Amino acid sequence: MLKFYHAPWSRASGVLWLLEELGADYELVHIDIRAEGGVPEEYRKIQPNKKVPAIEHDGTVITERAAITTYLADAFPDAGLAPPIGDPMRGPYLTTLVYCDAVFDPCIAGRAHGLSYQSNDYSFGLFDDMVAYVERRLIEHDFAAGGRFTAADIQLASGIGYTMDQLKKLPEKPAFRAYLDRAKDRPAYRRAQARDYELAKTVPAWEGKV
Ligand SMILES: N[C@@H](CCC(=O)N[C@@H](CS)C(=O)NCC(=O)O)C(=O)O
Repeated sequence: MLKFYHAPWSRASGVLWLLEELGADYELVHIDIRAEGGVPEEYRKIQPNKKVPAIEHDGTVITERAAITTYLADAFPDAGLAPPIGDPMRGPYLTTLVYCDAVFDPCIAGRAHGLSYQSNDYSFGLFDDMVAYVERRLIEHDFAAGGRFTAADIQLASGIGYTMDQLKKLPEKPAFRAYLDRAKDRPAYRRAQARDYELAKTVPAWEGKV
């Protein structure tokens, strides 16, 4: 049994996309992270910070997007979204997947909140170094881990799409735009988007905005 704790249009939306890619049979549990009064305390048993995403698979809870993505892509090998151990793409795959949460996301958050710092002040380093690295990788390779789409692309494309197009903190770059077009041109992405849209319509905080 696979339960997926989700809120529409959030960091959990990438996991929704991944579940659709994997063809997994899952039960979606909506956690209203924008609810008046906040998320019920009860949910802390699943996610220690009361955030989404989280999954529960055969009785085991997994939290943190990078861990969830790694876990699920390995658990459904037939989908071919996780280069297996021994595959030369495994290293770049894991690197990019973790980089998204450990470096990309906090660099963007720091920029969005006007954080001023030196590279060695924080483990995630400088915003400009992050942008240059991601751009260079996407000029050198079509996808996050190399020449083909993997689960790491779900993390990276979700991050680039949101921060460049909605948040407008990631600079517009031809390599980012071309990559988004490549990565998101997939039926599973469109299914996930449609499901998020329907769910967002039920969220009081999105009323009048959907
Ligand atoms: N480190 C977590 C971060 C997840 C996260 O930031 N989730 C946001 C949604 S975008 C959330 O649940 N926010 C609700 C809150 O903080 O109350 C992960 O990568 O899974």
